[in-house]
Amino acid sequence: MPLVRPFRTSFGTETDRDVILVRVRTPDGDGWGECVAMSEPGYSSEYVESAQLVLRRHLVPRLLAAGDVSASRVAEVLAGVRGHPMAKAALEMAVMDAELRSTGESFGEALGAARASVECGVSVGIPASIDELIEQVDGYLAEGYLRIKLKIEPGWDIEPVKAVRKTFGDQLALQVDANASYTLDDGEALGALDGFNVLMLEQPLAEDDLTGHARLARRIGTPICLDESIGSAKMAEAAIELGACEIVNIKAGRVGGYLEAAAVHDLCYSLGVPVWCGGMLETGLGRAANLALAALPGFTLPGDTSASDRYFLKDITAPFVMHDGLLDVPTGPGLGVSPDIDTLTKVTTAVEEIRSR
Ligand code: NPG
Repeated sequence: MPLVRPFRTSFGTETDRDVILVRVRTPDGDGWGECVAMSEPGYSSEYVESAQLVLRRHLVPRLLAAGDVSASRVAEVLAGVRGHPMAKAALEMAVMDAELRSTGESFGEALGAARASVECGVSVGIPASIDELIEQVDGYLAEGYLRIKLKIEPGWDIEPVKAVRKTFGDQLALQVDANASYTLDDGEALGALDGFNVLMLEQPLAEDDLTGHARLARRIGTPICLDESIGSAKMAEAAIELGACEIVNIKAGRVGGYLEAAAVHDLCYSLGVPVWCGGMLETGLGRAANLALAALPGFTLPGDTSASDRYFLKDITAPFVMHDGLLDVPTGPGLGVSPDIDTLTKVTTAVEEIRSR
C-alpha cells in the first residue's frame, strides 16, 4: 500500500507498506491479524519475508497440530519457536479476532479498555529540510494532533527540536525518537535536549544496551522511553528496575501479541510507569486493535495512533477519522472493523492458504 508520504527514520525510508495479513478460518467464524514486520530488517531483525516463512513453516503448523486453541493459549503453543514476535502476534491477533467475533465481545472489552476514545499523537519522519519539517508539523497541528514526535538521528536532533519549539511554542507536547541511532559518546548532543523541555527521548541507544540507557538516564534530564529494548513484560521489569527508562512504548508486534502487550501495561501500571501505544504504520486492522490497547488505564500519554489519512489515501478498512485529537475505540465484536474485500483485492500481491487437513 503506498504511503501518502515517504517516512524516513534513522534506519531507513518506507515509501510503501508491504503487509502480511493473517486470516484464520474456524468453525465459529473468521478472524484477521496484521503482522507489523517491515520490508527490511532495519527496525528489528524480523521482516516481511522472514515472518511469512516462519508463519508457513513453523507457527501455523504448530497451531493447527494443537487442535482447538483459544487465543489465551496461542503464545504457549508457539513458545517452542524462539523469537519472531511479530509473526506470532499476527497469528494470535487473528485467533483472538475470530474468537471474539463469535462471542460478540470487542477487543477493547477483552483487553480491559477503560475509555471510549484515545488521544492521538503523530510521528514525523526525517524530512529534507527544517522548512519542510515546520510545514509538516504545522499541518498535523492544524488537523488536531495533540502531541508531536520527531524522528532524530546524529546530525538531525537539536536543530529540528529548536526550530519546532521556536515556531510552535513551549506548550506543544513534543518528544523525540532516535531508533537506537546514538552511542553513549553522543551524551553531549542528547544532554542538550534538556534545554527544550521534550516529554521524552525514545530509544537513544542499541536495543540490548540497558545499562547504557541507565547510565545515560543518570546524566541527562530528559526522561528516557524504551521501545526496541522492550520485548516482553519481563524485559520491561528489568529495564525499569535498572533505571534504564521512566516511560515505556508498547507495541503488540514487538512483544509477541496483544495479550503480552496488556501484560506489559499491567506491570508498568502496577509500578506507576506511564506507557503509550506505538505504531508500525498499520492498516485499519492493526489500528483497531491498537486503539483498544491504548484505551487501557495506564496509557496516560498520547500514542502513535494517528488517523488513517496520515498513512494511506485509501485504507483497507473504513478509515479512522480523528475528532478533536481523538480516535474512537471500535465497539463491535472482535476488531470491530473488517477489510473491504474489493479494496483488499486491489492491493493484494499474493495469497497463500494453509489447511489443517
Ligand atoms: O504512526 O504508525 C506510526 C508510525 C510511528 O514512528 C513510528 N514508528 O520506531 O516507532 C517507530 C516507528 C517505526 C516506523 C518503526 C517504521 C518501524 C518502521
